[in-house]
Amino acid sequence: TFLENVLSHPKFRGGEYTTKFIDETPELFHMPRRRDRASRLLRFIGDVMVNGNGEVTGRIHPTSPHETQVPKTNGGSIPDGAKQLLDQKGPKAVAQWMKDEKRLLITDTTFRDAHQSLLATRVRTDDLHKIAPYYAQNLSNLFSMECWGGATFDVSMRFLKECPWERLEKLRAAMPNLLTQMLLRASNGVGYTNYPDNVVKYFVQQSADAGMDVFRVFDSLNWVENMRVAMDAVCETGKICEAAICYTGDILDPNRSKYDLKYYVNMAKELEGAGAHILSIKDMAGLLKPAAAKILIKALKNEVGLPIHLHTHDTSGISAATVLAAAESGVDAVDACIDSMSGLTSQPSLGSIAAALRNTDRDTGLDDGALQELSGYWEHVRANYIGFESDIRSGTSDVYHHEMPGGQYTNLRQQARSLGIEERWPEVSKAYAEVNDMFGDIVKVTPSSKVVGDMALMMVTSDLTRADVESFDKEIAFPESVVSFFKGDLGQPVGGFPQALQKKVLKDEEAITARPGSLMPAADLVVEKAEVEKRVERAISDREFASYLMYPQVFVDYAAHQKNFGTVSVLPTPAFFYGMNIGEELSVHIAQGKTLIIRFRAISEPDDEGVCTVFFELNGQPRNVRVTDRS
Ligand code: 3PY
Ligand code: ZN
Repeated sequence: TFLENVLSHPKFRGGEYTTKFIDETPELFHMPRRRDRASRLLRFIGDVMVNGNGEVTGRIHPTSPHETQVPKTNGGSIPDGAKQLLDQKGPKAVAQWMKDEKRLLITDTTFRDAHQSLLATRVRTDDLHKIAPYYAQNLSNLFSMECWGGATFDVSMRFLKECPWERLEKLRAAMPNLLTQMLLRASNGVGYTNYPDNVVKYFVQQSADAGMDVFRVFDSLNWVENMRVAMDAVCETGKICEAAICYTGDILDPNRSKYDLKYYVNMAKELEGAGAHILSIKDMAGLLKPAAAKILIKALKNEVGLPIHLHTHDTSGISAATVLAAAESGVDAVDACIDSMSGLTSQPSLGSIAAALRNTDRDTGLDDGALQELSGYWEHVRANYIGFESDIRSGTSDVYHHEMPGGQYTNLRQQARSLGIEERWPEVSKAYAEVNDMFGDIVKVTPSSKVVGDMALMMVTSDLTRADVESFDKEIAFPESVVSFFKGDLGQPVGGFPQALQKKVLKDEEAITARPGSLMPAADLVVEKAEVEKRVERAISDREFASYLMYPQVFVDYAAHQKNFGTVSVLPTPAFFYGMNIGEELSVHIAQGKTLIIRFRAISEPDDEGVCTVFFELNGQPRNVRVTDRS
């Protein structure tokens, strides 16, 4: 309506209007054809029925996609958990409780890293939100639920067409007793490049405000200097700052002395000094061998006063041994994920770790029956995402050679497939190791891992050898991410850059050695917000603005999709990806007390203009939508 247009206009909201506001603002009279939520959802389903969902085009489809049944909770009130401790006593009390606790504390990563590593981050909010109350009721003694950040932020908007903030808000509300946890790439936010300091701060504040409790903060080159802005911002919110050391190399190997035990202990002390509440060992590739875990955890327990939280990946197939060794050495918390989402490039199996420790002094105390029910739930959920599975069938010791992070492995393989070189994968993985060596043996994790991956793919597609890359006689157009890395845009790697190669990559350009954020002007948040509101032609919330600051174009595209098709996150996954069967009925909960009953009836042949009519029943009344056949 006109009134809505006035109230939502950026100038009106910003207080920048005069008595001539109505005369000077013709757009107030644009009253778009009102399309209610239901019609927009029907348009979306109709479009999937006629044209398919582009996200699964060319991928394997499940033979019978079906909605997943949620196991029943036993009702009753939700037990208190670690969240209550944080809210009542603050982050330091949580850290002290972790150290005092005899149990091995567990973070469940199923909602974030497990599907980032196994299913290209594609698990939708609906599948997470449905099962969240079961966790709250039955696994109230978990340390935390990792459910946000990392790649989920980008993927949810870009591919799933859902709002990452809506996901966090819903999960927060559904799990009032559990700590939520996220992965934050320090100055890289949840993106791939450094952001201005005030953007990083703004993002952290919005996240805390939306319900995030534990921020695992890491820098992709282990450069503590580049972590401080994000760490300080987290501490200011009163939430938990878990600072991470990215583990690379092998402390057992005397020939890999760059990242030795001393290196890790020193970095741990630096992070403790920088104000961390918890210290995380982030073994993103799964390189920490059991014997190394024993040494590392012991040393850290002796040298720093913080509780220690271990994160690893099962790419090698022996990560559970690492977790058990760490437990024996006194690690306070570990990451694991529900059995049916575990293993391979994901985390080790939560159920198996809990079983292995049952009746020992590190017993996790987690309910076995609940873990079994959850595994059943996730097995069904996973089946609907079959098209995003990778071809990896087994654990592999090759990971100790290439050192690819679990979250990157499947992605890079996918990229290799789209470049038509999947059968040359062994060359890619060998090139990856070679690039790492050429670049000075760097920490490889988002975004530095992308730099190495881009270069490796280029070497294989262009048939370049290491000698070609390093030779001064051979001209090479380096990938943009590689140039940017050597310029210092991601920060300074341990031990500096290999100088000859840096000179070749940069030619005459100067590299920076200062923290990138210290050279970037602050973003003008008022001006930028006005700009994006103009682009999407509506007022946006502060949280949506944070989405825009991280991913401007992705947010604008997502907003356009939403305008056209509504909030598609409420659709069940089978309908979202694969449409509906004739006669099938969906019950879609769109808001408090508002549920739509959608029945799919039929679809017409395209008419002369190539437009199909899709016939639905909405709450018992016939409703048709017209969809252009784009095939
Ligand atoms: C991410 O940054 O998304 C990661 O999972 C790094 O391991
Ligand atoms: Zn991980």
